[in-house]
Parts: sequence; structure tokens; C-alpha cells
Amino acid sequence: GTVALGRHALVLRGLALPWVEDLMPALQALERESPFRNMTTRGGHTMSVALTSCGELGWVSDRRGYRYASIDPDTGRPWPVMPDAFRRLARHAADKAGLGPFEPDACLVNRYAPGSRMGLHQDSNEKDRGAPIVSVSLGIPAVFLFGGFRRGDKAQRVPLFHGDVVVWGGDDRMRFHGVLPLKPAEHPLLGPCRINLTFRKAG
Ligand code: MD5
Ligand code: FE
Repeated sequence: GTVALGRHALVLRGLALPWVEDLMPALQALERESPFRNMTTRGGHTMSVALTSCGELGWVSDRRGYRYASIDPDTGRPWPVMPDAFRRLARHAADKAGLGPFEPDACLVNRYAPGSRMGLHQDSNEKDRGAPIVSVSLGIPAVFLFGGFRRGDKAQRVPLFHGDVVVWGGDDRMRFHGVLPLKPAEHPLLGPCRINLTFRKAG
């Protein structure tokens, strides 16, 4: 089933399910090369979400602010190459949503434990605002907040489950959004954990 959140925002329920057995080993290899870490925000707070990246560019946050960088600051090496299965799923989802063709150069991997959350924010570090963003949910469920164009606008609550894919394009990719604190849960494959793959054209 496909659910429209906005004119250019679509939830593709379970679209990633047939890809999971290819995604998981790629994710494990990636995590060995560039481990998950809890980054610091510009304000000096430690994020409750742990993250890593793959592709030409990775998302980095520290006391200097947010940006994309080609070197992982924790390893001093380039980010791991984007696995084929990741890239192909992102293209497939964008095509399916009618927002393709999509050639992502960055995949941010977010790892949530029960209690982890992401406050309302806009994604505005990407140069090409015309490219869509593809987000793949794996593991335990989360409630996604899909807001408006101002921080105070009322946000829709959208539950996201293992295998769900969301594609944002057009104006909808500049909406405020976030994730409510995750409830304690266990997933048979991932354990007490939610992984979100976010594909972007960042450069
Ligand atoms: C997550 N991650 O579930 C979300 C999925 C992030 C982030 O928000 O910045 O790492 S991506 C959700 C998203 C991305 C771009 C635009 C919009 C939502 N939107 O306009 O609603 O870990
Ligand atoms: Fe975001």
C-alpha cells in the first residue's frame, strides 16, 4: 500500500522487505569500516541517535555545526562505498514514487535504541534541493513526525515499520520533521534497535 503524506511525500509500506537479506550483510560490513557514533550538536549536546554514513559524502556534526564531509572524522578515511543493494533500493523507491531518476551520493545511517529520538528539524545542508530524499526503516517501529514549514506548525504522526520506505520531493522535502522517543521493543532480526537509511544527493 502507498500512503500520501503530502503532494510529494509518499509512504511505500514494506517496499524494502524483499531487499532486507541483501541490506543486512552490507550494513554489517559498513558498520565495521565506519562504526556508529553519537555526534555532538552545535549546542554541545550528544545526540541520542548513533550514526554513520556511506557514499561519497557523509553527514557530520560537531561544535562547528552540521555539514557533509568526504572523510569520516572518526577513522580519518573516506566513508565506505555505498553498497550496491543500498543504491539500487534508493533508485527503485524514487522511481516507484514518480520522483526519479535519483542518483544519491550520500547515505546517512541512523541507529535508534528505545528512548532515542530526533527533535523537529529541517534538512537544509544539501545543495540540490530538487533531488528527492529516500528513507528506509528497519527494525523496531517508530512514530515519525511530519510537520509544516514552520517549527510551530502541527505535525502529523506517522508510524513507520520494518521495511517501510518514505520518499520526499518537491516542497515536501523542506518540511520540519522528527522522530518521537522509541518505545521499548525487540525486532527478530535487529534486536532492540531501529535503523534508518537516508539517501540524499548532498553534493
Ligand atoms: C529518521 N532521519 O527516521 C529520519 C528519516 C535525518 C532524519 O530526519 O535528518 O537524519 S529522513 C526524514 C526526512 C528527511 C528529509 C525531509 C523530510 C523527512 N521531510 O521533509 O519530512 O531517522
Ligand atoms: Fe531530517
